[in-house]
Amino acid sequence: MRAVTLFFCALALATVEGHMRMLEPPSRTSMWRFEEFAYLNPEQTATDDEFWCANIRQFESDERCGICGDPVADPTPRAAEYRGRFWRDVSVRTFTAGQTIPIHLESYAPHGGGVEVHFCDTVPETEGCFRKLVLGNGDTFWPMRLGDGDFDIQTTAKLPDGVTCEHCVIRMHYRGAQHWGNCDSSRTCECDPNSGNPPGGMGCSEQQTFRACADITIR
Ligand SMILES: [Cu+2]
Repeated sequence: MRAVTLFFCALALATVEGHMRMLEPPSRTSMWRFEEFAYLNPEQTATDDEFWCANIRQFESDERCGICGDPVADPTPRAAEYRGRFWRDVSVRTFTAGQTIPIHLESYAPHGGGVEVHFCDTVPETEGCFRKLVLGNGDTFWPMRLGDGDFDIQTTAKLPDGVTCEHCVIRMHYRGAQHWGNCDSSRTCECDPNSGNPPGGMGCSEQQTFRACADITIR
């Protein structure tokens, strides 16, 4: 009986801790899960779904996060960044300009909000270099319903026409919406104007945010 109880506690913990990882293209921090990259001796981390700005909740536009989700206070290059501890000198996928590429994201925590996929055509990747890609739903934002179960997101992203690069970066940017905050212009903000002064709502202001970066080539 005790063993059973322990088992379920462990399961519950895993569920609480799981957030979001990028499996396609394989991110620097998830590369170790792929046999094809074993020769690079990638660093392993079971919390590749928790590159979450050291859990500093982010405004919709916010620079208190490492470019690839590391703690912003870490010295650069941070672990998940170009030439950081997880980075390997490899392009995990090669595409052609303008191609519609597969995107596979995995989450075990229903935090609502939504995901964006960003693209930078050079390394080292910089915040200003990233642009949003159009996803399989025709939008640059993939909404996630708060309270839904596990997410296995299989979609696509459209690379820019005419852009080639030996070293470019795809980034997952997932910002949840399960916290109450002061109303702001966040896309996820469900402002209740009668909730107080200042008014607040779910998904407003600061929210847990997760990132992952993958190295690709476009020919
Ligand atoms: Cu969380």
